[in-house]
Amino acid sequence: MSYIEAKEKYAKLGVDTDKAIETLKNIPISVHCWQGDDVTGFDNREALSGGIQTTGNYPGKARTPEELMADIDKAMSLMPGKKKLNLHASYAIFDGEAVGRDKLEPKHFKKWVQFAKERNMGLDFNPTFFSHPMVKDNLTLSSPDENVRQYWVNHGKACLKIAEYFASETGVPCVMNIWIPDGYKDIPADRLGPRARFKKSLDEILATPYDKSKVYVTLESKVFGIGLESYTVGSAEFCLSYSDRAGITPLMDNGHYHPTEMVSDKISSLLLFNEKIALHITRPVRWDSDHVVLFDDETKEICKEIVRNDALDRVFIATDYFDASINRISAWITGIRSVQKALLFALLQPNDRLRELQNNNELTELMVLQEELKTAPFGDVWAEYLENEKIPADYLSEVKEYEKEVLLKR
Ligand code: RNT
Ligand code: ZN
Repeated sequence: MSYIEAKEKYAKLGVDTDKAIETLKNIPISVHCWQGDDVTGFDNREALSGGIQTTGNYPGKARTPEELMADIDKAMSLMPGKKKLNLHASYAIFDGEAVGRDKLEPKHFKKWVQFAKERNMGLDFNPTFFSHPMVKDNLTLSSPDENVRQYWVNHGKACLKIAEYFASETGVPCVMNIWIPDGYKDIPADRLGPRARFKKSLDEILATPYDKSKVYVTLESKVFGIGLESYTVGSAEFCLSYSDRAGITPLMDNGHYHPTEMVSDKISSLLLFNEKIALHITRPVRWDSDHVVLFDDETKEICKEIVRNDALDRVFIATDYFDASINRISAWITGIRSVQKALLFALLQPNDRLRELQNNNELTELMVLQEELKTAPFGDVWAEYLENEKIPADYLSEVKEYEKEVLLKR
């Protein structure tokens, strides 16, 4: 089917495909830098800790800032649409003397800012509370060791300054996400203490003055991590309550809930109580495995919730996954394109009509129409979008070529 035919078919369903394509173009996706090097970073190259894990040994992982930047360029050249780059503090680039995470400064990210500016791209940021010798007994901001806790508070404060620098330099607001791995493998005796210390630490970090129109601080909750199965300090209740009280933005990662709990069902509630919300889109397989995002049911449902609730400018959309078992560039492109496909799929729903059917309790008709939409000529509209954006539909051949020429020579 050609785009013209697809357009007519959608028009009969009450959907304007041109408008959908136009909207999709301008939805920014924050692309996580850590897919390129299995979350290693450059500041100390400690083994990955914090209860998260990359598995696989595919050749060609980026080992230096230059390699990672080249890989990001390659990957982004095959992703349509508007992008931001999402960095972790562990990706600091030291020219000369290295400093601790508590002493990081904007200058350690100068090269990233230059990289982003040259590409007309905003930057997002994350303090890195894992893979570091100052993580003591799996605790950071909730540590009972005042020295450790203070170190990480200082890290958080340093990161706020860096986030502000990103926003000022790029002219695009920066989302700074706080996630800590803190927790216990086995049943704790005191659940309140660590949470009270986490709360105090966050208060201390956020006491740093920062420009709220430039930096959006988000807080990411979690249910459990590997080796931290029994207790997670930054649970859903903690993080939602804290965000609400502190006036910061809650972040939901769809790998961070019990397997039958769906983030798609949570979005509407959070939208009712927050001006902005943030998402880490990932693919959990039985646990927070961070598989590559696919064009699957939950990704579609998440994007439908953003689009049909008219919240495209209220939701910070970021990806968060890390697969080391396949070509990392392809993993990047597949995941970002999947989110964009899901957004397009959502933009191609006759949402007013569907809502009306629900409100009229015409549930038979609703089911039939929703099923029909699944086989509507979506692929042709996606192909048209790629063509408009001058991005090849086939990315695998280019990725394979890059693998041969660049990745396999590392
Ligand atoms: C971990 C969280 C967190 C990290 C990244 C690297 O479970 O999802 O967002 O994946 O910050
Ligand atoms: Zn996440």
